[in-house]
Amino acid sequence: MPPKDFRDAIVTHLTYSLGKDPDHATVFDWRMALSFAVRDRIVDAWMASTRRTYAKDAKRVYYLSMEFLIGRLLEDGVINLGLEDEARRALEGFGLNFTDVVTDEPDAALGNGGLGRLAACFMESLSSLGCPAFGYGIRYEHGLFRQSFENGRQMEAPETWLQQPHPWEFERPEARFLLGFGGTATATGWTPAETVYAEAYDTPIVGWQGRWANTLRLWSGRAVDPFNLEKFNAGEFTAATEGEALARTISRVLYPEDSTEIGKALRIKQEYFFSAASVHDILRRFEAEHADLGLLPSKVAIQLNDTHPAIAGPELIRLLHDARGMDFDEAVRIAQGCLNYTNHTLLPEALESWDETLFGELLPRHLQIIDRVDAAHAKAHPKRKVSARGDGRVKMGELSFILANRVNGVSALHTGLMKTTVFKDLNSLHPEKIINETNGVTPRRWLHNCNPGLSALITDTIGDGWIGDLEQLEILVPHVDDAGWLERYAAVKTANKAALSDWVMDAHGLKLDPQAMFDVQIKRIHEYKRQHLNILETIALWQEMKDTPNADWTPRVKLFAGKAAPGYFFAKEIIHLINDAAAVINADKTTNDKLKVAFLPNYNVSMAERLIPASDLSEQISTAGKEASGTGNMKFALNGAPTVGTLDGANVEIRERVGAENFFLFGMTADEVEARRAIKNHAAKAVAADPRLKRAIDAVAKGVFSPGEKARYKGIVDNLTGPDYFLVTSDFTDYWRAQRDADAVFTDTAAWSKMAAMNTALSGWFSSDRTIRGYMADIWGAESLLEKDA
Ligand code: 26V
Repeated sequence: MPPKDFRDAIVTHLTYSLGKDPDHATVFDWRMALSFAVRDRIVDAWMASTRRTYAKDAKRVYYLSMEFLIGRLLEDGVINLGLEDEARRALEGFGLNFTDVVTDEPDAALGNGGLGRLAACFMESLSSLGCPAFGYGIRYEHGLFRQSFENGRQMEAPETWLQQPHPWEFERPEARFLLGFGGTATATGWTPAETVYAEAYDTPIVGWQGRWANTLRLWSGRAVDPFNLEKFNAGEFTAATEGEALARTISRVLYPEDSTEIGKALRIKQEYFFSAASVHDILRRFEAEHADLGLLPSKVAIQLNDTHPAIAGPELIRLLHDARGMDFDEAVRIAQGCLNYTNHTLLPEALESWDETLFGELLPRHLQIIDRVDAAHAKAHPKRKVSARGDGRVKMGELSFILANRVNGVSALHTGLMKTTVFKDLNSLHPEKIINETNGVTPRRWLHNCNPGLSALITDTIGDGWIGDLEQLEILVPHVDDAGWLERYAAVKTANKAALSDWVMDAHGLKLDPQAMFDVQIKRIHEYKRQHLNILETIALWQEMKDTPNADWTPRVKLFAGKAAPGYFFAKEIIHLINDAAAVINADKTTNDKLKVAFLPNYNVSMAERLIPASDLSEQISTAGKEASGTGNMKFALNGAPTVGTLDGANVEIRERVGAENFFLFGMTADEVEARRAIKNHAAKAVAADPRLKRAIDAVAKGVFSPGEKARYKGIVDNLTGPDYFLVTSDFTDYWRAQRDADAVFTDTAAWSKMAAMNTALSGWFSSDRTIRGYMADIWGAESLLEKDA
């Protein structure tokens, strides 16, 4: 496209879509104008994709997810369409800086963490691969809360991404479905007591090079009777709009819990709301083109992202049986032909189950259907009793498993553990159902866009084919032995670290030394992820630096970021401890030039894009067997930050690919963890065996970091020296050893750069393109509709 055309498009939108004169436009106005100009191009690709899917009568993939952690869309759109140079030049012509404009966009934080971000990466890869697909979710008015610290404690405030107009979505008032709750069920139907509309908002998601675009369809709650004139005329102004307020409550806010199952009525309503609306929409689209419902499994693949959309199964059966008169067993078979389920956690406290009374009150007909499905399953497999019902609860994992054609885990280790733990019995009945699809991340956002310096070096070295085919990074391997090339690689990291240091100074007033090792742990705060192991090691390191300040220490910057669920007390205490320890350590003149600690507030996707390219060391230190996969671990490896980590989740596969010599392994294996936990007083023994660990814990216990309130961390100390379920103390000694190994390599700049570059060169397999190809072939039976010659 000639540059002038794109420039004109921006000005046209500024003038006619925003009603602004270029002389008086704000950064916001320019950002909206640029977004609309980019969106126009995306829409062209989008319509072409839709037409092609219809013309080919292709099988469509439906990805149902309670969360899509998208972040910003503008820069992604610009770069995927190849419009970056034009956009930069156009904005510069108006005296604006491209980065200022694209970073004006608020993050769409419609997710908690890994599960939601995976869904967003998958949407991008589905489009990049030309797989006809829809994402279905909820258009939360408020995404994940905004985090701040007050005296080191986490504070939560509502997030307001929709306060400004959102340029990427199209409201579809014509795409609405009436959904029911409560009421009474009979053997053939359901009379709900309450109804609400689900209304669609569509966002086009464009793939690499703009060759394909799919739809992310998010549902919003609307009242059936939004305005009561009678009440209004009687002067009851608030009551007059009560119906609308209530209906909107359903899509008002994302639940911030990702650690414990919450069992709230509104949560189950949200789950039914978006799952049912999506199933209605899927059937409507199918029936517009096909008369024979028996064809459904050959035209429709539905992926349940965890159990949150599990109710889509019973809803599909209800629509086929109750509403369309299909035989019940046939309806179940059809549903099983379409549905698949991904499990993302083995933590028992995060596995969803619903109280049957609450469930039956809200979805009485669905409860009957589940019982009938369950009874049929029990009858077919009389030897082993596995049920989606029991102890007065509806178990969503079992339900999803029984109604799925394929069930998958998200890393090799996790999938293996699924077979031997949560789904042991079901797996023995259906040994072919469980398969593995190791997670991946989109290389466009997580390398090409967030790390332009490294992207340019790679492209300069091997051409740009890697952006759409990440395993080409392997071609870099021989260059790693070229000292000149390696220096260029290291220079990119140094520049990224300098840029991050400037930002940390500007935004948080903390001075970092870009020469120091940037050691980074960014993720949700959870006991199993063991941020407290990291801070204990930091404290021990500080103590030792104080002992011998003139020894040859490798300078470190310890960076933390992440949110704790508002109700997760222990996780909030960990945040508080890190902040308290940071205050004391950063104020210590004797160690100041060697050790700095910072907890950056309000972690989100955009912050990850800033931090990861500037990281030297990636902290992936969960208790083995607990992290299903991790995806941050892949982003760090790609961007040249070797891992210090346990044999957990996808760490195992990362180490296999980048090589054991390029990975700082420590800690017990999943099997060893189980054995260790069975030993009486394991924590007391571990503490007694390591004076360094004992001294660090003692400092916390004595109030070194909380002088005003010496017993502040009694909870953490008692846990660590008592039950220590996550084996922080047992893994400490080996973690310390691995950290010192990292120190030693870091002092040899060439050796470290080589290790970092090998991580980049050998982690191409962790592209979500590879993951999605796996789902397409092994689970969905879906095909790419990209024109091969393009
Ligand atoms: C859990 C729950 C529990 C019930 C209440 C609502 C709720 C909402 C979210 C979650 C999230 C837990 C599952 C999750 O995020 N798992 C993560 O999935 C990533 C993608 O597969 C994976 O990389 C992480 O290891 C895994 O922890």
